[in-house]
Amino acid sequence: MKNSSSVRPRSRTALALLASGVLATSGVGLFTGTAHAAETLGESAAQSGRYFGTAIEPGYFGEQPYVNTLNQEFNSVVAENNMKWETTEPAQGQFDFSGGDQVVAHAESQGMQVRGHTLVWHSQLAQWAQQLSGDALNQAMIDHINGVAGHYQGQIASWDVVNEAFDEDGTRRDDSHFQQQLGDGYIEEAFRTAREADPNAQLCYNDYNTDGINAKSNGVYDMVADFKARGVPIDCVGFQTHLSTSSDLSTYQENLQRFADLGVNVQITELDVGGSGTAQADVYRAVTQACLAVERCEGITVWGIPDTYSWRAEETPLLFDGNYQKKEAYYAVLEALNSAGTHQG
Ligand code: 9MR
Repeated sequence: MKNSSSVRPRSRTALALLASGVLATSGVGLFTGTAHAAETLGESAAQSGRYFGTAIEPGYFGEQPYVNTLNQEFNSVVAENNMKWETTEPAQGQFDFSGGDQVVAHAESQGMQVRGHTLVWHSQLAQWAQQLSGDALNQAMIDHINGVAGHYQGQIASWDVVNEAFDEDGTRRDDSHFQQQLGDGYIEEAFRTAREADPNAQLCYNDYNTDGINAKSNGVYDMVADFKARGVPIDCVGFQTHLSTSSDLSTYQENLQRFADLGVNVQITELDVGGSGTAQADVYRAVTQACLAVERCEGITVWGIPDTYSWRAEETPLLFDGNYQKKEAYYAVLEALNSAGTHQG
């Protein structure tokens, strides 16, 4: 296994040990034959010290195939919606952690790590916060971060502190209430606040359409470089990676690497690929291989389990079909993860 250059507390080694320990105690077969090929996504990712996660909705916990697939295949989770502002603080100062707590409790019972999504986002923002301006909004943002990150202190591996703050042209998006009211400075204020609220969590900036070298990822890159130069606390960048079979991945790995070279970890945070069959599997494979080729790429999270529960269900973008059958894309990812494990291990 390669050594992680991460200085954050959740090292790849620790995760690998955790994952194998969990699998050993749950009786899941670890290896087949002499090739030591792992049989699940989480276990195969753990061979190179990485995680393989999924977005989940606790509303589906009553469905046995959902929970079985979750527990068997994944060693990291993120709440698809339950930790967003409109859910966690629906009225000012009144927090509701019921859904998020279910996600964390399930993860802890299974030895999975948890990504936190998301503290500050212009979308799915509570109505009351959209009415605030200036200092009142700034204080509400600080209180929200303290309330949510404080509640989950010590339980979150990585927080998406700020989500989707950039426009396609690489400038700050001007349809954000935070941007309109507070200007560029709200992002670093959010990161500084989050560091104090949970010093053990890695703090990520997360966005979409940054899946290559382009104007938008250049804008994010410049911000991260500036934060590193000025000592603003940032540990990781999340690349959502909502793709289709026609996505251009020619600079995907190079893009991950240039962020890693700034001294942050990189994570693939919301992977899904509209399409089917081999074309879809090829995109999943390429993304997986890119992460494996970048030492600071800590893991991959897919944005849901069966196609039918996806936010883009009609595009069948996930690794399992509506009957929880493994798709061609699933096997492409598993195979890619296993080749890295045997080569690096
Ligand atoms: O998958 C989420 C869907 O259930 C919600 O209705 C939607 C609301 O905006 O958010 C979806 O998740 C988004 C994520 O939080 C941020 N990146 C884009 C995701 C897909 O829209």
